[in-house]
Amino acid sequence: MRPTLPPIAVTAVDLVRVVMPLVQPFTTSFGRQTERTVLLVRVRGDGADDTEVVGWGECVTPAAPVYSEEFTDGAALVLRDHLVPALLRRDREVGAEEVGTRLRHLHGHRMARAALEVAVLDAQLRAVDRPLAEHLGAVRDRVPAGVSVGIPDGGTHALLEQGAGYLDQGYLRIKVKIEPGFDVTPVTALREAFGTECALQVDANAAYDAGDPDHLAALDALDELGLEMLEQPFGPARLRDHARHAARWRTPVCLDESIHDATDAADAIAMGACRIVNVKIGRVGGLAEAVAIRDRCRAAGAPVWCGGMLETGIGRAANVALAAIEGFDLPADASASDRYWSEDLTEPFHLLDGYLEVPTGPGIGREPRPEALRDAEVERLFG
Ligand code: SMG
Ligand code: MG
Repeated sequence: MRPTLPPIAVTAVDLVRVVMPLVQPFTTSFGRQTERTVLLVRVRGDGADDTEVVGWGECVTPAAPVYSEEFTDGAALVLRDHLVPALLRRDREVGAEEVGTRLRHLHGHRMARAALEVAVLDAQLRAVDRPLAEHLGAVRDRVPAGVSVGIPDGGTHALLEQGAGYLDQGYLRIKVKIEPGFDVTPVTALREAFGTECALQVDANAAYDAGDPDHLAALDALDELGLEMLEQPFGPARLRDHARHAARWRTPVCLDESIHDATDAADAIAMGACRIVNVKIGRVGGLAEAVAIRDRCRAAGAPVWCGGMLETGIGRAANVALAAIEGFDLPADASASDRYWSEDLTEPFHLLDGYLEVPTGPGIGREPRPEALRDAEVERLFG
């Protein structure tokens, strides 16, 4: 990442909430989502020559603390009462790197922090007319797209139908959400239906208990299916469980919920808890940490890839820029806008031969369409 961007003089920070219905329910081992309350951070400021710039960041928290401790109302509160005041208390001139240093005394709330960091960076980049991907050192102009398929209401049959539809559209790999009771049968059926050349992986979202022999038997059976990876079978803090079983399995373990920063990633790899790391800008507190994780993983020889949190075009734009940098070679959980929304908040992302194009406009290269924000609830945090 190039460090030399001029700061912006922040004049206002707003939280913008938009409720977005998903095109179909998304069910994981922790629950079923039919819509997302999207929390956007909007930063306004003056760039170097006093022109007004606006920057956007998407806070990827789910409505409830189901994926991690973070949830949308908590993120809004911590942004309003702690993060934004601490960022701007002494000096309203700010750059993205200050989001790390000025907030160092505050714990956790990484998704909220990340939204603030990206919004500030987006404004800074727009002020100098530079795209985020270029700033991050992107090495590709399109990124391979995977698709994450939730646990369907209609069971294995519905999963096969959905999988076939996504493969027809051109997605380069399929990730299936699993939980105890929905694992070996559906994933075996997919394998049989689509063959071994279909890149297939599974994500348990921490639903398995390493002390339960039935759970272990299911994971052992999945290990026979030649999957690309097995994502987060056990709880976020259960690194020793991951290490113990990863050593027996052929399928590489990928960690998601367990990895909060670059040190977590290096430690998890060193102890054999994973061989692959899912990098999400929100989960790790921002782009700077996401790049630091890439660096540590590269030094350890572990591949990384960009995960997703059902983002709108705002969050997706940042994800796609990250996925365009060196080291992010595996398909991202970054699907086209129509996989999530009948109408995205921004100009949509399209799937072209299995890839999403990296935005080339200044900053994240996407902004909300004014009509999409018409019914948004806006709360002023600063200014
Ligand atoms: O953005 O396409 C997407 C969803 C990717 O499966 C996905 N994310 O654990 O990796 C994960 C899940 C968490 C999302 S639930 C809020
Ligand atoms: Mg995951």
